[in-house]
Amino acid sequence: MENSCLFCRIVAGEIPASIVHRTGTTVAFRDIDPKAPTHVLVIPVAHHANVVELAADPAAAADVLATAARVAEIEGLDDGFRVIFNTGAHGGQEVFHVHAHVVGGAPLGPMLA
Ligand code: IU
Repeated sequence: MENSCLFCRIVAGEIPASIVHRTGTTVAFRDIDPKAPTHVLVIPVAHHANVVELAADPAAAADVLATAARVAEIEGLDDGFRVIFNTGAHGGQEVFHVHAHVVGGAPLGPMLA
């Protein structure tokens, strides 16, 4: 838990979020500014800054992916969806607690802008 980290504070329940699913190691909540009909963020409970750090914790990485798949099931994204890890400045990362964007619910086109 990092007190200065917004997503750590969502995990701790200190900041409200619309929780979609929670496991012992992950939390999934709706993005506050959705870019698609379904736009859910999946985060590990443990603080990792980005997907490179997450990759060094294979169990946490697997849990994040499993939760992303479960969110797609819960949200009924049977026609497909996208999982995105924005990373670093060129990737457009704004929050430095790693999060998988699970987006879907409509055709997304060749790339998400
Ligand atoms: P990014 O991959 O770091 O660029 O995405 C951060 C996302 O976090 C972005 O889509 C925001 O809308 C979202 N978000 C949120 O859901 N709740 C918040 O309080 C804040 C950002 I700040």
